[in-house]
Amino acid sequence: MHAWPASEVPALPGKGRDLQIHDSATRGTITLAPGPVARIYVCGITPYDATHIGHAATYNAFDLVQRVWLDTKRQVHYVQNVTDVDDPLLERALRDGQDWTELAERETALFREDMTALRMLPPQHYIGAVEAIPGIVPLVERLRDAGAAYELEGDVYFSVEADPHFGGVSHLDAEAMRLLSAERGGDPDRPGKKNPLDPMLWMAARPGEPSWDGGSLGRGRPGWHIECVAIALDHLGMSFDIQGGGSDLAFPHHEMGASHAQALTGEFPMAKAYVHAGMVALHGEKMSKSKGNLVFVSALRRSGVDPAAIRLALLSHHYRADWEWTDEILAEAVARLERWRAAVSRPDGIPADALVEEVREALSNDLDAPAALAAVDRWVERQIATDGDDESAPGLVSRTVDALLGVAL
Ligand code: 5CA
Ligand code: ZN
Repeated sequence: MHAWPASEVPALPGKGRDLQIHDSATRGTITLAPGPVARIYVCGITPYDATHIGHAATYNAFDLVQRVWLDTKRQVHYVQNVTDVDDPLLERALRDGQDWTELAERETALFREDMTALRMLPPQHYIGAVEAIPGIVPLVERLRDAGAAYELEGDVYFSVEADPHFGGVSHLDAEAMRLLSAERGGDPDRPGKKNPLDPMLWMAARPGEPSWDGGSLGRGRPGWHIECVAIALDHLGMSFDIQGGGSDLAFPHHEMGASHAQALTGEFPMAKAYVHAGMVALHGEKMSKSKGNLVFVSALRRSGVDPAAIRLALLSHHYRADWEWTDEILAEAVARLERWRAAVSRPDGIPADALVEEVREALSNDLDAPAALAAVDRWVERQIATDGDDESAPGLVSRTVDALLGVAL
């Protein structure tokens, strides 16, 4: 699949700091020091009801990761998937009497437009589940042949017992896992499973549903977790730097993915850091497609909101916090954008070299975007109150805000 156009990232003087980031697997903050090429996999959308503010907030976090790495003069190898066939997508298409491929294509196109408007850097490899099927089938066959998977009425399940590290990403107890499994695509109550938590790797063809040739697995379609493992291993290999997504992906999705990869390669975990963004709520409840309490990026754009203001609203919350979207948050972001633009549109100003370092420090410290905004706010206040004579300062501030925060002033 094609991704979306990249906005240019200005180079800043000097060099940024290595990223310290909270890792769910080790439950602590770790310093990532990738080689010349940093590798990141971010779980993409299931293309219906895209792009809501919760999605945008999560992708904003991982966009910041890349901007920090680029500022350390590294290249970034970024891979993202699109879950363009899965139960919830098919259910939505059926509910609305639409063709599921048209629904997926339309929503993916909208997502690309929203990502472009928000200046999110595109992945180098943007891969749909459907196009990944030829790579998924041999992995499932290998898992089955190694005894890490078993068949149940034509479907193939992964055996969580095959992974001695199982639980090492989310650190949940068995009861919590069972509840979340039922909530998030699993089928813990299906009779005949070895362990209620075992996730499906390959679902045999169902009447009226799309299916593909699965070689020795028979016709069917892939499970959700193996999709991301196959795409990540194909394009990044093992031990890449970050696997990212919202906190609702820690279990079962990232846990199961790490287990699949462990059973395939003997290594654990697949990513050096498992990074999870907090959940955005609306009216007191997590913004979610199933509840329908959604604010769409495209709707805000259509109503005339500057995408840079949406981005500033996202940045005003720490990525790990759970927070609630409100009109006030957007209004504050609009006002902040105006103040910042007024400050950098002056022909000269007060020196900004220290500001560049403050923004770098804030972001390298577990992506502390609110601290970065506060640093820019302080410069803006002084700039408006004082008559400076540094001609390069307004340009340097614009480039810093663009390069590190993805906001075009
Ligand atoms: N296709 C899978 C990942 S492989 C999926 O979870 N798709 S999704 O469309 O449901 O979500 C896309 C991303 O947005 C995920 O990282 C998810 O954790 C995140 N997300 C979904 N809802 C919210 C929310 N309310 N707040 C923050 N992030 C969210
Ligand atoms: Zn995923």
